[in-house]
Amino acid sequence: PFLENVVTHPDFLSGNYDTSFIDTKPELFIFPGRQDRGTKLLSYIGDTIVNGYPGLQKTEKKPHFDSPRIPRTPFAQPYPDGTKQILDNEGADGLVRWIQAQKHVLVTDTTFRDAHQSLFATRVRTYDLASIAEATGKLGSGLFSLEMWGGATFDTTMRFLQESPWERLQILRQRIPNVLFQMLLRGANGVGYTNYPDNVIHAFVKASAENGIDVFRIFDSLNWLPGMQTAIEAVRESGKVAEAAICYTGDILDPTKTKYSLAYYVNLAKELEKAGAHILAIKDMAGLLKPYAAYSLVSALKQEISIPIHLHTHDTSGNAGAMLLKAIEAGVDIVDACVSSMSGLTSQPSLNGLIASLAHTERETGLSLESFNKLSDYWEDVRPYYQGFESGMKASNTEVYVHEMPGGQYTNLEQQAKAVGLEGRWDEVKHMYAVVNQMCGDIVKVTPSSKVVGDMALFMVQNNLNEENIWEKGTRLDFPDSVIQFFQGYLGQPPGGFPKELQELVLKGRDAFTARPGELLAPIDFTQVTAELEAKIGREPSQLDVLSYIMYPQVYLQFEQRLKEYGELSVLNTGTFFYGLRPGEETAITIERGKTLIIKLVAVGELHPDGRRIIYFELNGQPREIFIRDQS
Ligand code: 3PY
Ligand code: ZN
Repeated sequence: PFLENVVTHPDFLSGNYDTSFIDTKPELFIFPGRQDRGTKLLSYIGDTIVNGYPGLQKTEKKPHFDSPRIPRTPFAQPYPDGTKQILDNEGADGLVRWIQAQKHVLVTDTTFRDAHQSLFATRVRTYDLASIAEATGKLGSGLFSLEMWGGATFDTTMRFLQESPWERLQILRQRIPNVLFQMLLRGANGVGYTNYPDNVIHAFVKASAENGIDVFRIFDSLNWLPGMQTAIEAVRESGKVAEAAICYTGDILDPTKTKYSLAYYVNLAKELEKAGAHILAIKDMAGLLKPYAAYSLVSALKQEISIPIHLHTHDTSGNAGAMLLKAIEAGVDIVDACVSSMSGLTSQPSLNGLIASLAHTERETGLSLESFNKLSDYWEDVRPYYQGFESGMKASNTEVYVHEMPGGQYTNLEQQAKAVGLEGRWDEVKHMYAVVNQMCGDIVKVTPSSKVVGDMALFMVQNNLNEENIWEKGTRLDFPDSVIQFFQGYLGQPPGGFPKELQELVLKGRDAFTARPGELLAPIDFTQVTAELEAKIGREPSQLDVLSYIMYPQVYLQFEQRLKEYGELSVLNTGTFFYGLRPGEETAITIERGKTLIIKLVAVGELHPDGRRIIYFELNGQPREIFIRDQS
């Protein structure tokens, strides 16, 4: 929802105006850039009250939220030293030696990234992360790492939350100086959905490292080694930790599923070790790794490679807790989990549960259950803000072994399906997802290859296509861009290659290639892109702005435009950001240190014949009226 001004007015756009236009519509000539911060915030809040937040069901009345319980930690006391100090003092190799000397299992807490990516489409705001950051650093100082950046967060912070991903990283780094920060990097796809030139990957990794990332989990969405090599190199150059992943799909214990066998994974792991990985990740993005398969896989890898092993999973089936125990018995070094109130279902298994189940054993975590219960209480209180983004899934479900959809994609694809009018057809979409996977030759499904499968599944359901009629009907249809690019080779090469017939049907004569896309893409000329961006946004961009723009040009420009219009929205509390204010409700907003605005909603005016409403506020005790177009 944009604030209206003259250049967006329908009469102006259609040329249907004369000189009286200025006199009759003076408010259209108030430009965002000239507004003060208070007015900009009122515009945003007013718009949210009238039109709701995109993607959230508009409620008649703002729901009531309790203030989240922030654990009382001894704030005056310093942060206990943690793994961050080990890396900073001893380097990546020193950290690896330290990991190998540990008896107990080490734990990564994914609450700040994958847990909310998987439960509510990556919508957690920096505001809610920053509020619990200090307590997390102090109560969780014994963690191996916090996964808190990368994956879908880069896109969603700008696209939906109107905040800067880089600022999030900087704020959290400042408040958590003692635990390693970990991000998910999609190999040559960076934090985007398609391959970038090598020099972009190098620049992105360098900037991420400089701004606070320590451990980079690098994967390729087709398990294609060349797609990971540049990123591994870049991370090693930055002095940080390169954790390279094998993405797990299929079932190594099922004799009918031969494409992704134990030997396949062991071989890939060896290649990654040779390519320079400090740590090997087993990335079980959909939660397909079953307990006894985990035991076999980890045991075999422990025999065959000498770098530490870090296991990541999702609890969609309900089997993840059992799976972690079997992997721990087999000697896995590090596992991913998240605080219990954010765990389970498509998210990670419960960290609190893990602490309890290993207590008084040789491999106990060394973490305090009491501390993590406090952190979990906080998230329990925060979760209701985001309820509108949760999936309808109420319990674990073993259908994931059939559709194989990554936990991080589940809520996103469900939202996407609704957005294209497939509400009520979610079961069909999930079924089609499995069908499309087989049509594509049974591929690894993780961002962005999972997006290709998801886009294609939506496209098939929308167009009433199926495995049989696609060969005839498909000749007259343009397939989604992501599907075309996939079959051209822009995401790299899947094991066993592409199915030729489908490739031809999709490409319709377009070129396909097997080279590494990064070799074909011309390096980005940063000076030129910086100038281009400066011309577009009317100010000198920082290097980080330029990187955001390269990753997501349209999303970044929209972010910048809305920043001009509304100012910094990250200062709003989450209830106000998503739902505005209730009549009579007052909120205090700290816009900078020592500067607070008190905003009160007095009343929402009647709908005017011109489609607008006046919203009556008080700003620091002074009455203020804001015009908002009612889109309903
Ligand atoms: C991502 O790439 O965002 C993922 O979480 C993949 O599992
Ligand atoms: Zn995941």
